[in-house]
Amino acid sequence: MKTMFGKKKSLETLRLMLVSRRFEEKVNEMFMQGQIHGTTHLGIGQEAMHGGLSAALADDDWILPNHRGHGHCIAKGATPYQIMSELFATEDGVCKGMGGSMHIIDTEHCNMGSSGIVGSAIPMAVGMALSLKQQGQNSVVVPIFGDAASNRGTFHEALNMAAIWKLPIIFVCENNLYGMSVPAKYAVAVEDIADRAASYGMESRIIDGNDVLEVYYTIKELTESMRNGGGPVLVEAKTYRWLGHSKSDRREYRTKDEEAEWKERCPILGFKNKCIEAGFITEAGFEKMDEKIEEELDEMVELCRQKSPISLEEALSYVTGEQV
Ligand SMILES: Cc1ncc(C[n+]2csc(CCOP(=O)(O)OP(=O)(O)O)c2C)c(N)n1
Ligand SMILES: [Mg+2]
Repeated sequence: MKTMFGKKKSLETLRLMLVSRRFEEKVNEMFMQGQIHGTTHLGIGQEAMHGGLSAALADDDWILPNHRGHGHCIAKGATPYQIMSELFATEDGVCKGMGGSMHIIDTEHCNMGSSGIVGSAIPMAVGMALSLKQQGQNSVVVPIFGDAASNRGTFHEALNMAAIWKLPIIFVCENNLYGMSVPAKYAVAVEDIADRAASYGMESRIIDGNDVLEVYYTIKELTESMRNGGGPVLVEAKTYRWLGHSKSDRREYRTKDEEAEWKERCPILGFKNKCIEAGFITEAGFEKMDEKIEEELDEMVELCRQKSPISLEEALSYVTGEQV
C-alpha cells in the first residue's frame, strides 16, 4: 500500500513539506517582530497533509482549507511570495492583500478558500460538488477542517446531503487533537471522528496524518473511485500542531511530554529518512535544499517589506467600484 514514490516525486514532495515548514516559521518570526498584523494559525507539524493531498489531487480538483491553511494554499499552487504578500497586505498578495491569513482564496488553482468561521467551508463543498456533478465534470472537492469543526451542525448536514446525492467529496478532517485549548477527547463524543460517517451511510478511513505516503495513497485511491462514480468518504487524519492555536497561546492545556512525543513523529524527518534510505538524497543534500529554501524565503520577505500595504481607499474601491 505505501510504496515509496519515485525519485522526482519524492524530492518534490519533500521540498514542498520543507517549504511549508520554513514558510510558517518565517510567518511566526514576522508576527513576533510586529511586521505583520492581525493573527495567524500555523500548520507546523501538519506538513504531511499538505504534501500528500497536493501530490494526490489533480489540478482541477478543488480544496477548501480552514484557518490553518497556508501550507495547503502553497501546495495547491499559490507561490509562497503570493501568500506572504497577502499577510503583508500588499497588492501582490493572492487576494491583493485584502484577505490576510485567514481569508485566502485562489480560484486560479482551484482553491475556494478559507474563512474565520469554523466549519463554514464544509457545506460550501456540497454546493460545489453538486454543481460540478451537474455540469458533468470529473473534479473532486476536498473540504479540509479540524476536529472541532466536526462538532458543528454544518458538518453533519453536509455529510448527510453529500451522502444522499452521492457527491464526489473527500471530507478531510485534520484531527490535531485540540480545538483551541479544548481536547477532542473531551469535546468529541466518539473516540474516532471517522465513526461519525456511519450515521450518514458513508465510508470512512482513519489515517496517520503525519505519514505523507499514507495521505497520498488514501486520497489518490479515493479520487479514482469518485471519478468512477463512487460516493463521498470521510477521512480522519490523526496529526498534531506543534505550536499554539494562534498567536497568544501558552499551551497550558497540554504537556511538554505530549509535544515531545509528537515531535518525534515529525512528518518531514520521517519522509526525509525514507528518501535517504531510497538513495534519493543525502543528509548533506537535504541541508543544501533547506539552506536554499531559507535563502529564497529571506529574499521574499525582503521584497514584501519594500512594498507598501494597500491603502484604505484602494480596499474600499473594491466595495464602492470607485477608482482610486
Ligand atoms: C463558528 C465558530 N465558532 C467558534 C470559533 C472560534 N474558533 C476559532 S478556531 C477554533 C477551533 C478550531 O479547531 P479545529 O476545528 O480543531 O481546527 P484547528 O484550529 O485545530 O486546526 C474555534 C473554536 C469560530 N471561529 N467560528
Ligand atoms: Mg483541531
